[in-house]
Amino acid sequence: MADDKTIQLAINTIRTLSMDAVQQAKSGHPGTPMALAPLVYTIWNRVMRFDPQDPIWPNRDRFVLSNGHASMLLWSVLHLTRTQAVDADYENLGHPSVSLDDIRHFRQLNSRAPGHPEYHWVSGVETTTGPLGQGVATSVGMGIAQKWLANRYNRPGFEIFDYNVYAVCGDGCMMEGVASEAASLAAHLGLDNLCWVYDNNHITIEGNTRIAFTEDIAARFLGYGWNVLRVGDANDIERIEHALEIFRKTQGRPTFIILDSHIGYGAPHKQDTAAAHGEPLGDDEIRLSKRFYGWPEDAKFLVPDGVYEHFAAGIGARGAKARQQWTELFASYRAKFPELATEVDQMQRRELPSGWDRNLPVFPADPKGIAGRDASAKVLNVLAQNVPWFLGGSADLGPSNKTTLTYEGAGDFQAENPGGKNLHFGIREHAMAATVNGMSLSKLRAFGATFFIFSDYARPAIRLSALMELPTIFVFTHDAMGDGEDGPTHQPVEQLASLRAIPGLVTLRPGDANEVVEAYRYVMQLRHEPAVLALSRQPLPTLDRNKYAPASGVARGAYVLADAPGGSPEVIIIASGSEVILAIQAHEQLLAEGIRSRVVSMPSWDIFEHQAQEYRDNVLPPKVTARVAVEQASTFGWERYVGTMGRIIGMKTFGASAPLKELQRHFGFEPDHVAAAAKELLGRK
Ligand SMILES: Cc1ncc(C[n+]2csc(CCOP(=O)(O)OP(=O)(O)O)c2C)c(N)n1
Ligand SMILES: [Mg+2]
Repeated sequence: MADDKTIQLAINTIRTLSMDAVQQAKSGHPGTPMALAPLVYTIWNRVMRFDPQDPIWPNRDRFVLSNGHASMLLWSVLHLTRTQAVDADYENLGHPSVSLDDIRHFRQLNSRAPGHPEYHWVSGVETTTGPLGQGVATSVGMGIAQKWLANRYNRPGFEIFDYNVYAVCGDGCMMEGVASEAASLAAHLGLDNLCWVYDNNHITIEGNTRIAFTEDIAARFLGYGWNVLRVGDANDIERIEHALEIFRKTQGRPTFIILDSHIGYGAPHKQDTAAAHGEPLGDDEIRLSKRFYGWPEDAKFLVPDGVYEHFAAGIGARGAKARQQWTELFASYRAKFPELATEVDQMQRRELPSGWDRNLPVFPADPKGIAGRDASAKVLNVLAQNVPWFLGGSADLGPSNKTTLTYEGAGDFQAENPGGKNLHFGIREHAMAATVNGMSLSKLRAFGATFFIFSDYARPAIRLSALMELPTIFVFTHDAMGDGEDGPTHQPVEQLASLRAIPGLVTLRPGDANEVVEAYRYVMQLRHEPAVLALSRQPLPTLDRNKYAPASGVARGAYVLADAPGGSPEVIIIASGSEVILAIQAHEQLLAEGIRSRVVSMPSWDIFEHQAQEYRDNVLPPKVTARVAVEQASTFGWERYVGTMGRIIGMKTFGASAPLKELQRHFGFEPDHVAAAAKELLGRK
């Protein structure tokens, strides 16, 4: 056991690095790192099983800093533990993840100490945080993943997955609705591998929490069914350690530790004030704080002798031993259960098992056709059987989304059945999206489903999946006005445009059953991008692929589905989803009138944008400027494909409550209207 002096030195190093970095950057959040340094010290140096030499070791404990503004806590501790950097190919790069120089360049371009924790930018960050509430909600997905992995892969004597998930959060996280959704779900699922530590400092940006946040938070978490503990002094590391010990012994429910703290601890004029939250302390206050800590007042970015060694002797030694034991265990596991071990390997590398796409359906031509969501149901059931770690669920709309896995043995994921592949997220779209991100961060292939309109409720987490480059899958049905009578509250208009605007998110709106299959085939092979599938509620005719181009064109985002005889069209109709058949009908009319038209099915702008210019020019020849886009969604953005001369048949208002057929007539989604627009462009009325 190290002496108290070394422990204080280690804790104060976290504090002073944080203060110095914020001061140097002239921006950042010093107060919370100063207050929570003892907590982070205790979790990392005394409790967590995490090997700084290998920050992606599969059975490591997870640490989530949900109050991401306190990022200097993480940069300090990653630096002091000398956590190593790894790359996207999971190779150890042989240098530290966060150097002292990075900390000196806190919040500057290219520094591995950015403003908030960014997964995929800094090794050792388990999830991107900053939007308050996201981190804790994501941690629930990590907890679910551990339970599922343990159930599938552990064998007597082989506890391959037994890690815990620690999340630190503040008042902001606790006020955000997503945290409530996630906390409710976590307790329902009995996630006893999950521990949230709540920084109860009574301070947010506008001042004391008495102005806006006066609930009894202990009662709230007791109400959810959490194990609620309290540590009355954030500087008492023995008490903190004891509470964490109780967490590890608690079974059947997650643990919530309320930690009373003083923001800006040690700063004589700023402690316990909102001023300590989000601005540099100033040189004088820093000097006084350092004096309070017994620190050399003028030293900057100082790591005193013995501090690195102290972390090496704590988490370094414990983590290395734990990983080594695990590695040996896994070697004998591999000998005994080679197939399961291969699965673990593939999953860790985000590879698909061989035969992952066998038995994917091929839908015969059928004028009556099948709904996008029904085609999706068939595909999901095949994929879930081919890929053991593919699972997911809906926010209480399984029967409507058709996302329930119905094959024998699929099962429901519940506390008492952690091997189930059907998750029931309840009516908690936001937490669902964050949770599937957490599962995805844990290397499961996870999907979440709801109506397309309620993607709005999930959007912050969808955005983060793209920012994190996670292959999360969002299955959204009822993608347009197909739910007619439900009316404008349920009819998406701007959702497609807004999701298309998220960088790195692959949005797909397939036009018939075979395009649905190809969309999933494409999405499954993604390793670093999330995908949104927008699927129809109503049946769409299954196109005759002998007559029209094969649906494999989906993999290029857009493709020539039907063309003028011999090519060289004079007008192009571009459509996605349910409007593809409309485009085909208009096209046939135009052909009959001797007009050389082409239909381009464009299920995905994002994928199309990534094709070579030559391919794009083949599909949309620049010289053909007579172009009509048809889509039952906001017209916003279609100018980029139809140009200034083109026409967009889309939505400029909200929808309305009426049977679908009437809505189609009312809003102009009819073949005659599309054909007329094409003819008008050609000056042939
Ligand atoms: C969703 C969201 N809303 C607003 C913000 C802006 N913001 C950053 S920190 C903060 C106050 C957080 O208070 P608390 O969690 O108590 O943090 P403390 O100051 O105690 O560290 C706010 C409003 C944010 N990051 N995310
Ligand atoms: Mg606070």
